[in-house]
Amino acid sequence: MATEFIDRVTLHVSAGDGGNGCASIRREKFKPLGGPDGANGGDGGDVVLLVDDQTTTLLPYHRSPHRSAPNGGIGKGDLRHGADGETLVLPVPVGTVVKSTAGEVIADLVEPGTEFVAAAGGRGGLGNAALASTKRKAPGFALLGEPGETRDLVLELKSVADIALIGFPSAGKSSLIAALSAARPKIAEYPFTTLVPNLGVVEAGDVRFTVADVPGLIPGASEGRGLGLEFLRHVERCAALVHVIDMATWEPGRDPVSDLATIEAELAQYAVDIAHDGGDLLPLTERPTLVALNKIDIPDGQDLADIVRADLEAAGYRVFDVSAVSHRGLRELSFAMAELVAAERARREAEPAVPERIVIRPRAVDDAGFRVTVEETADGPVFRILGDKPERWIVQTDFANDEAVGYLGDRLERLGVEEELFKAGAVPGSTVVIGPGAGVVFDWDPTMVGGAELLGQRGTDLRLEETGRASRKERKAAFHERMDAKAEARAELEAERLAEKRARESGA
Ligand SMILES: Nc1nc2c(ncn2[C@@H]2O[C@H](COP(=O)(O)OP(=O)(O)OP(=O)(O)O)[C@@H](O)[C@H]2O)c(=O)[nH]1
Ligand SMILES: [Mg+2]
Repeated sequence: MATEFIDRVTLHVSAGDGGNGCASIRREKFKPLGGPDGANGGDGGDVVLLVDDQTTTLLPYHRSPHRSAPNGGIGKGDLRHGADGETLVLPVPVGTVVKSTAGEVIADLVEPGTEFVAAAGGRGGLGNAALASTKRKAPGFALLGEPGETRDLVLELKSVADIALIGFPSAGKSSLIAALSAARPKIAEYPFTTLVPNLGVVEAGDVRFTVADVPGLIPGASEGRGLGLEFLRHVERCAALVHVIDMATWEPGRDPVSDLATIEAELAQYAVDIAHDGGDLLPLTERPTLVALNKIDIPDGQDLADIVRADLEAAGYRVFDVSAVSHRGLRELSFAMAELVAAERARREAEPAVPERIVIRPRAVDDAGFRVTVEETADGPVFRILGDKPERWIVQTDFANDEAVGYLGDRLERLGVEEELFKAGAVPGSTVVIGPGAGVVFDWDPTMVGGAELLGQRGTDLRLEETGRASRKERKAAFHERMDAKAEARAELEAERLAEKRARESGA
């Protein structure tokens, strides 16, 4: 029943996390330290919407709106790579529109086979084998896998019909689609019999086309009266409209000409919404339109049709007298509909071929670079680094491993982050944040990135006394050198003091 008709759902998708890379050293019988053999983590699985013409409903996503793809496996020693998480494919009907929860259109899925990456899996982290270089022969660290994307998306189903029948409730729209096609919708004399759109296939001459019968509209539908304009999303893609006008209504204040004007006014209101969606669709009021004066089998009906025809034609409409009951005029009407459909199809074919829709993958602002912005705070300026790469590198870094932090420092420096920070006015000790929001905060130490502290992990002090491009061994040597230098200085001072003392003593 109506409650089972779902044409709008909010879907929560989460892609798989990338597996962590592995830091491992090969062990051989006579070569205990045989070089790094830690493998890469696998990529997390993507969540993909696939346009599928066998799928007709969004109901499964209404029932279970949380969908997630598996994580990538972790890398292991002996170069055993983590397995990639499998892609989770979610079939959606032709005519599904993907929007953000804020209502912004992200993708319009009309072509069967089109794939839309709803959430991208996180990349697996590199193992220490892949991180080894001539400079860093046996890295004692690996990169962490990146988390998969999570997103809330609104899916809306918009039927794809060639022609839509619109009009007041009880005008006979459902009766007409039943008379024209094999569709068998519910027909009754009370208003709002049709609660969900019906589709029917009509053949006229050698043209085959689909017709949509949507719930009736009433004045104020654009403000939500009756069933509102909600179902007009099902006529958005129609090439043409047929106004079905009741020639047998006795309601006060209604006559065919004002009925048509009322419906047009509601459509005009809907046009605003279409424009808001940013689509390239023609407003409904500008589509080719036919008028069907229905129920002329009733004696008064034919008389009324004769009276109003001139006015409607003067307003520019092509008018057809029809009866869904006696089938009078249906042939003429269906051939006129076919003409409009054929014209629209010819127009579309003449247009340069619409390329197969490709995967639309939301990307960070600048894939290659980064930018530095300065934010003034009570504690002085904060230098913020935003960019796909630096933000990703942060996620990949195991801050408990100073070698890994040193590697991060290298990467940032090579990207030119240090230079840009200088240009932006950063001085040693300045607060530097990588990423949006709380991000990852550093006390900046120009020749190296050090003192990293992950916000939100207070209590676990991740401050590092020293990092840099040097390997652990080099840093150890440097440390000893410094210690030796200090010892030397101390010895010198001591010697001076002694000499002074002696001089004083001998002077006294
Ligand atoms: N005499 C006569 N009655 C008709 C004709 N077409 C429809 N009706 C009657 O009008 C009433 C409403 O018909 P529906 O086809 O349900 O009207 P609708 O436009 O789909 O109405 P909603 O779904 O409520 O918007 C029913 O009682 C039909 O039998 C017609 O050509 N002649
Ligand atoms: Mg109906």
